[in-house]
Amino acid sequence: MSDSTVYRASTTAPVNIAVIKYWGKRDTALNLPTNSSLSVTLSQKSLKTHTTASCSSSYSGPDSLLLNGEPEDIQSSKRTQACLQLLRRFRKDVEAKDSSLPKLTDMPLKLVSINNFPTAAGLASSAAGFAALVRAIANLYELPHSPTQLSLIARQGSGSACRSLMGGYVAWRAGSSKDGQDSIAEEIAPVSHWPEMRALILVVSADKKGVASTAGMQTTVETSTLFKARAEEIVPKRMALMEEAIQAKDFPKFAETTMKDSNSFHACCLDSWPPIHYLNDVSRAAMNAVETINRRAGELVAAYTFDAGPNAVIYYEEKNEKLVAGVFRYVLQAVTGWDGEYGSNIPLNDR
Ligand code: 2P0
Repeated sequence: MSDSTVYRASTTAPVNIAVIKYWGKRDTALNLPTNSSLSVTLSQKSLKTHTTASCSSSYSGPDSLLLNGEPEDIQSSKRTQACLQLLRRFRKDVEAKDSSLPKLTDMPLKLVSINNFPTAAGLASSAAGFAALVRAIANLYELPHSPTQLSLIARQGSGSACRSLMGGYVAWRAGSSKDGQDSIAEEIAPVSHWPEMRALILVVSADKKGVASTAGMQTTVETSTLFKARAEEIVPKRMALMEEAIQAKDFPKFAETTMKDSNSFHACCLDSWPPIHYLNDVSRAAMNAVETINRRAGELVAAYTFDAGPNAVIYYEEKNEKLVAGVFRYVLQAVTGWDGEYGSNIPLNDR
């Protein structure tokens, strides 16, 4: 008689927003970056992916993924296949050591994922998505791996996903090995270290981005004259500055480094050929609003950063909530007439 038990595990993963940006791969198959990056993990109350992984010998057909109720073609996704292969290989090692364990690796997987934010909004959905997928299957397979060990797997799904397996402040070390075994994420400080930190998200556009990150970053690597200096000289110095700023809870230093790195990343995009434009007029108005707030405060109390799209993320400390979030909406509406979605006072997340 065949066993029809359904084995199941669920988990959630948060969104992370980089303050030192990942942009460029030195190995496209393994998703190895040209430079290290550093991110802040946002609260799962606001933004998260929930994933359930199950397997059973009663399931028919190949592995499947339902994302927000729609089937995804994971058979032709090399990245998803790379993650599934690695997770199965590790489960096989576990099963080899204990013959009483069920042979889960022989069973088809069913994955069901739901984002509590618009998938297309350019809010790092692939990061939370692959982190949740890897963690859910690792839980299902009862793998003994630490978050840092799992980050090696999630990285192969989407680079930035390796930073969503931890909370607080997370560094993705680029590493230098050919096989990527040293290209891992590690938590440099938990959220409790700097609990006053807040994020404000301005959804300027919920459209899918014009140039996908994977293609855009390779265009930059191949054509930008600014990129080499960014990857080799600028980012290593900024990683050190950012880690110092976080350890010392030095907001002005954190803010200056965050804004400079976002600008450097977008300068490299514009310096690519053909040029890549992620920012629009509302994004630029948001940058001006932050500059106005900081000028009025007489110090840096707010920091903007933009990923591969026009949406702004503004970091600030709780004590400046009124100053930043209040003034922000007023200035932006007055300048652009903008009345889009706006999420403020988002705390950070601990895993
Ligand atoms: C980041 N971004 O550090 C940077 C800033 C976008 C701009 O990581 O090709 O979706 O899947 O490894 O992770 C977006 O890139 O790219 C990204 P892949 P990913 O957050």
